[in-house]
Amino acid sequence: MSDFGPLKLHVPEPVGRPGDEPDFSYIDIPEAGSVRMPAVDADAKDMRDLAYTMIRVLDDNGEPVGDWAKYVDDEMAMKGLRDMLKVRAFDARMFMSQRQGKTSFYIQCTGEEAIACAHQMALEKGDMNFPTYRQQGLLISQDFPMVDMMCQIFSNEKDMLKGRQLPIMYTSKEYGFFSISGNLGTQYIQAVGWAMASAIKGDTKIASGWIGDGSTAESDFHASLVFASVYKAPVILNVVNNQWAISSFQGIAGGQQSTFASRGHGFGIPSLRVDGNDYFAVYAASRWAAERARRNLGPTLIEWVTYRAGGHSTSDDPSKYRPKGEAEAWPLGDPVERLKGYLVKKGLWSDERHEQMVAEIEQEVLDAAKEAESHGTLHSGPKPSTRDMFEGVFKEMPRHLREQRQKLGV
Ligand SMILES: Cc1ncc(C[n+]2csc(CCOP(=O)(O)OP(=O)(O)O)c2C)c(N)n1
Repeated sequence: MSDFGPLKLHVPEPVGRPGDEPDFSYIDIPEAGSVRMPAVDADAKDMRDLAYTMIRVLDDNGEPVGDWAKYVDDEMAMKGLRDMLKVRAFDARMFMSQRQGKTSFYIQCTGEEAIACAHQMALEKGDMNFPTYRQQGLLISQDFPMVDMMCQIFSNEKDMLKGRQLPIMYTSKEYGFFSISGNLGTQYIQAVGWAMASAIKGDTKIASGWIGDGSTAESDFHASLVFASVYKAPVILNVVNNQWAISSFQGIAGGQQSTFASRGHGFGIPSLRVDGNDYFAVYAASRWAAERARRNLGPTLIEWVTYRAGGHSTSDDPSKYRPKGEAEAWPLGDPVERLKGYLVKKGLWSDERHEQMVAEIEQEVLDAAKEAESHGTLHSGPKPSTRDMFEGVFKEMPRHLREQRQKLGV
């Protein structure tokens, strides 16, 4: 007989389910400004604490405080506000287009707008992002034409991918936006490889890889950290912890045992944990990591703490698995409201001007949607040519594909 009782499998459960009150007591939130900024060439071992706390710049009164507030800039704040509002309006319009049957699918990033928008500001032309499907802000903050994004979403005659990809899987080499793939995590290791190539060539460009909390459970995440660390690849390793992976809460991906930022330390990678709803904190941490990479000091892992305010996608209904009102109860607030609060407090902005800007942006998005729709939508108007279906499989079209195309008579 065993001296021990029967074993029991531990299966993490979220704090709340539908019908429960939202409860975020599991998240410790330090005061804004309380976390130090280490020197950019500091050793990973001398900043372990930064993986277990949270870098925050904007306090509850909309004041930027502490070491990480050194990059606060009013012009950037105005741009940030506009960019985030654009992303939000774009998401709302495309969500509606899906409900109207104009596209088969859409993914919003509501509540997470600050992360991609502010991060992009820390990058330079020629740097390459390896995004997931939830970083549309990387494109929108660079004024990538919204019409082109919409044409891809509608799979119409002007679709940049000629109808070959699921909506929202954009690509743009020119804007440093690597082609999105449906297979979670694959882009993370590719980001590291791209960064290694930049170093091998003696280039000055850096890469930025993106992954969600759920996808850190993929083995590609772990392989990425090994390669990034061993070769000191000039890469920023972003983990967007929005608390949910469809219906799985972050605890099931390992978030209950430790922070996602702390994963970096097992690999000797400097790691920061940052308030992802604080535009200034996102920018400052991104700048810090970008500078490390550019100075050839190697990778930085950053966990962005945020909350997925909307459903996972247009195919998802979060009321089936999480408490109602969680987004409103999220203790780090809304990124748009927080940045707006800063500008209002400084006397640079007002509710009236804000409303006016929202209306202008909605009109801009509506105009773009009308133009995109004139090139076709899912079930009406012009489509990409069926002939194009056979292009791009290989560099040169092999005989068997030419034969298949012939059989189709296109
Ligand atoms: C290899 C792989 N496994 C599963 C899926 C299905 N899938 C698509 S999104 C998703 C959840 C990802 O969650 P997370 O990484 O937290 O990112 P988030 O959607 O929250 O931004 C899953 C399981 C997939 N696309 N690829």
